[in-house]
Amino acid sequence: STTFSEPINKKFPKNFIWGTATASYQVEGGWQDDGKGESNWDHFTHTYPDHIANGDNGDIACDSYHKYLEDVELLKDLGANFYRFSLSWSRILPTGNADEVNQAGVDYYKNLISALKSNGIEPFVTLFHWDLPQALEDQGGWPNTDLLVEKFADYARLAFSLFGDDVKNWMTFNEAKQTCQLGYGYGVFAPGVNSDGIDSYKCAHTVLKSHARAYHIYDEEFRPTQNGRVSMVVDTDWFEPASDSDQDKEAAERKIQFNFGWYANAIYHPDGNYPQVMIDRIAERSQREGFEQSRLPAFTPEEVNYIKGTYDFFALNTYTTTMVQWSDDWEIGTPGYDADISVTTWQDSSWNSSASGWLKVVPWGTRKLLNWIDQTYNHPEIVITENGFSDHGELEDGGRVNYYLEYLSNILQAILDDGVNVTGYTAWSLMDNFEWLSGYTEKFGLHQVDFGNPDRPRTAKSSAEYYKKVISTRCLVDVCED
Ligand code: GBH
Repeated sequence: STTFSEPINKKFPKNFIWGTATASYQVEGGWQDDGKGESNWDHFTHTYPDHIANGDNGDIACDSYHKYLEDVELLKDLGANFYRFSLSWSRILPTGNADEVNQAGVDYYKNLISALKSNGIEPFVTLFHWDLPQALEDQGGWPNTDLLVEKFADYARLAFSLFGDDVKNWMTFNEAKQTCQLGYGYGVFAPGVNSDGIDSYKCAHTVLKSHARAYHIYDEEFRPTQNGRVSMVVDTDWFEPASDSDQDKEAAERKIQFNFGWYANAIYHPDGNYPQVMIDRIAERSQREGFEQSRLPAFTPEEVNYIKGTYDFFALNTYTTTMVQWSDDWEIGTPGYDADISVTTWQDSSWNSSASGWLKVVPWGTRKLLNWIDQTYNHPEIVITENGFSDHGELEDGGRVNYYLEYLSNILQAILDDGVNVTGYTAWSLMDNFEWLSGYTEKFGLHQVDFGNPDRPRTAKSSAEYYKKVISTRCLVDVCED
């Protein structure tokens, strides 16, 4: 299973769509320009510079707040069909409340959207890619379920009404697991709260309810006139069992249910709700730990039905693969997400590496993941909303070209040979940007950005040339069959 196949000389389907992605905090800069409010990532990077490589932050980043027209030029040159970007909630609503709108922030996104549209590029808009207005963080953030569901609903309604005539593809949340588990569980991401297996579960509960509210608001108030699509981006590695033993297979399935099903099941699975393995294990461990109730909040049957099916396509981010081996249940002691799962994981030392410790090049894993999703969630339409490779920013980025070639080859096999309904692909990222805790030390861009130059000039890398060719020919190699 550790072999990958040669790139195939077949073409991607004619209606397959191609894009690139970024996120507000990672590219915009202008962190307090023209009335923008402070976000939790502004607050976190300014309060704990020692938590970020080189003490860096997104204050300026790629300066896309001022240079968005250049970004649109890059997309146009690639021939991209769409651009996936996120809105900074605190740029539009500085306090997080929908009754105080910052018009300059609205104008920025209106201008970006209109520049995209006039160049034939569809905007794919994410409402929340991790930067929460700090004013809402100060009131407890995502674990404060009642407050955040209401605030997110108001924000989503405003975004649909402001931009929905032009935006036909919405994603409510990007990889909420990073916000919930890294932000409120391990405490390594903003806001830096350590409440592993307690607040991290509450956060996810809020996110799922908030997503469903936004979806229903769209359905009832906007879909009849705007006729777009709404979804939620869920991310996962592929989890490969360490052996053919039933125990290792069960462990790998449990791991993907905790990692992916935690967010995907309630929305995308025909039965809805959290995966049963999470419900059962967390209830049992909570009881043995002396909690009166499960640390995993419960949905009522009405809530299960309300959340179930709130998607118009399956939005998937995936980058890599992890091996999973069965282990004895971890001792009862400190409550936590990893203890709730109780498996052993690693990445194989033979896999090619990137500049990011977690990102190994395992193209066959993505094909297996696509097949698993196809089977588990009843053959949904899948749009890959992120996939990409990190290096140190060189223009001759052969490692990235190879990554795209091999991953896309496996995705194409999933489509043509396995019958998985993948309809679009998004390269992370349009350009080098602020890579969270890694600052500017790991580069994912198709375009290089010179962060030492105040003008932040962008330069196409070899991978941009390759991606451009793939988009125009629908072919991964020199010549494809017709
Ligand atoms: C995505 O996360 C994000 O959506 C995007 O913003 C980001 O820039 C991009 O991918 C590249 O990372 O430091 O070992 O604890 C991908 C999933 C989850 C991978 C958090 C890195 C931290 C691993 N990421 N994870 S570690």
